[in-house]
Amino acid sequence: MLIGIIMRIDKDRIQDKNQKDLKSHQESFDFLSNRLEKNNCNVNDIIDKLSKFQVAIPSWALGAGGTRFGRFSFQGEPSTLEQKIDDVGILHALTQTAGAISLHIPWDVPQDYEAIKQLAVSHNIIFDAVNSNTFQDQKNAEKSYRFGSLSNREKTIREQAVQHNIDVINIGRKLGSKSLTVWLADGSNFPGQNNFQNALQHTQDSLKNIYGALPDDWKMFIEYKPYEPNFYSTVIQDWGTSFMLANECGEKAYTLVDLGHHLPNSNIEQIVATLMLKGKLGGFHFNDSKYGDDDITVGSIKPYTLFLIFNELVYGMNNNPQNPYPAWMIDASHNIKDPLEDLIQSLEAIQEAYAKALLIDQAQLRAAQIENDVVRCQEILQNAYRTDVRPLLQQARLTTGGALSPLHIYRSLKVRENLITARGVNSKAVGL
Ligand SMILES: [Mn+2]
Repeated sequence: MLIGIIMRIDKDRIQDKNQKDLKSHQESFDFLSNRLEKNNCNVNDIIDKLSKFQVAIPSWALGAGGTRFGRFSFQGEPSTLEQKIDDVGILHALTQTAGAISLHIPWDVPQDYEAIKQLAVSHNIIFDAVNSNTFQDQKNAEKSYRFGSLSNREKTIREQAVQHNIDVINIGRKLGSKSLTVWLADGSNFPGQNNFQNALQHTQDSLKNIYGALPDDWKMFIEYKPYEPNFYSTVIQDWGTSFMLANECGEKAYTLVDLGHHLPNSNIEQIVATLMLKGKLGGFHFNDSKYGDDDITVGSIKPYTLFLIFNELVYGMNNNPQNPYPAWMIDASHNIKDPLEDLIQSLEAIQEAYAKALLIDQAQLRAAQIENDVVRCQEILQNAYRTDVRPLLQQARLTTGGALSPLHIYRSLKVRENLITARGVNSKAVGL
């Protein structure tokens, strides 16, 4: 018997709900695909690419996120790993885009590995990167990470942090994960607190020790972030530091780009292009922000920037065989929205930016660049951006058994109400 499942949205129910909008969708899709085909777009190819594009959902995104000032829980949050997998199952059933879950250790250590794997299979989702956690002290921890983990001056503390990462790899192996993500919060809050060179050297040595325990068919993703929780310096502060450390570790180590982990106005699309040229863009975290690491709904503030980033991702996927296919994940928190509705909006925004990037005529863009026709370059990008591609997204979902309108069906099936009934008003996501 399967454990955990309290709510499952089967394909018949979704198809049934799709009927109402089918005719108007068909009209919009026919109109758009005719127009695109006239412009030499291969619509079937785009639909195929959209159908295959899968984004992992992290276990920590399924409850309401908090700030350092507090957290307001959302009703019916998943309080166990089983329930988190069920929630991703709901998202995947509706969108057919969320076919993976990313676990955070120690919050998500399975009790019964076989049962957990079976539950994920039943939802048609796989286990994406496993994430370690040395940004806080765990229960019964011998040593404290108050002054750093992998970078700490004290060898025994570094060893504890390295061992934790190795434990995470071993948990991931049992679930079928193929990658470890390391985000290091280490740094300093005040000038003079740390010796920069020593902290970096220790971090490099620690990462190499973790890398040594990585199975042959695994990847290690090194995430960077300029500030927070430390406000003066962060050891792995930018893509260059991450790239350097990945190179030091070896060919299975890669840089991970998180959209929120840049100082304001950084040219993230150029960072993406640089890393893909060098074959080192391994992981990618989606979110949106206005000021810093705001972690808000993808595409809610800067959809055009997201499109420009996708332009580089598409270019890299087509032209850089030296770069592996990146691991996609949403890394956002949801302070006031229903987390599942927020994730549906994020998935839609990601697919929209991807579809628009696929519309860019790369040959024409190249020709305009060679002629230094700057105006035309902009026109080519913006013609693609201004196209309403939503019928393409809907068609992709239709062909894979998803919902024409995931959000509408989520609400009409009263998913949240059902989750609250099953789990209770006060059910809280663990770990956040
Ligand atoms: Mn991230």
